[in-house]
Amino acid sequence: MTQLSIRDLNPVGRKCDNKTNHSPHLYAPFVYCPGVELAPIEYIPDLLPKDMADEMYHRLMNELDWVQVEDVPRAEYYVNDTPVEYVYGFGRGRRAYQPQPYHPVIEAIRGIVEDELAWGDDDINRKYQRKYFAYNMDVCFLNRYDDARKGLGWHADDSPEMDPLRPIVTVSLGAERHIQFRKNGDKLHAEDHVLGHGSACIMKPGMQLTWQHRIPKASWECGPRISLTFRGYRPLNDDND
Ligand SMILES: O=C(O)CCC(=O)C(=O)O
Repeated sequence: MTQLSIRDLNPVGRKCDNKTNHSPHLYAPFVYCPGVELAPIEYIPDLLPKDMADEMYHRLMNELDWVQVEDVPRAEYYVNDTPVEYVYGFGRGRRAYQPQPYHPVIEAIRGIVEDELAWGDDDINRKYQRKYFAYNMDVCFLNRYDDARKGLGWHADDSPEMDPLRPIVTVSLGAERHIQFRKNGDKLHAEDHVLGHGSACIMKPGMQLTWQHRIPKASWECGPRISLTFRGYRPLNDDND
């Protein structure tokens, strides 16, 4: 598995390829501004080998009972090892999620993600230390973006049930889309990266407290994309709280 920082990629523009769903802006838009803090992320372009990613994409597309809520531009699916409703937001933005049954593909990807978080691709880690201190992922939100017009606005995954000491990992299947990061309070700079088919983007522990992210609408035509966002869960009524 190749591990590279997304920032190591050369800015080479590329034409949109409708067959492979590649972004026309691959690697191009992110321009480093000296003095601007970089988002604490790690990008793994090939967490899932292509054949495996293809099969997982088709199975999730066809076998999951996706939940479509009115006014939400995405189809969604929520799983949690702790079978409790999860409520997010206030007022008109309030949303309640009922945990759905796990699907074997979600379980399989969770295992691969947890292995990556625990040990990475490094034999030294495997022998001596964990890559991330806490790595079990008990919650997964799936989003299905059916076309270029579907996106997800600026937000942080900072609700109190989501453990800030664990990373949050988004795994991408299908069309390439961009993710953007901005530091709280900074509306001038957004860091922009491409999320490829089979990739994982790890948002490091604590990041949700000071950074926001979004999936902007695409400016080119593209097919569907599925994301699986894995998180750590800590029940609010936990005796330790
Ligand atoms: O689609 C993605 O990669 C991001 C999803 C996300 O930000 C979320 O579920 O909170």
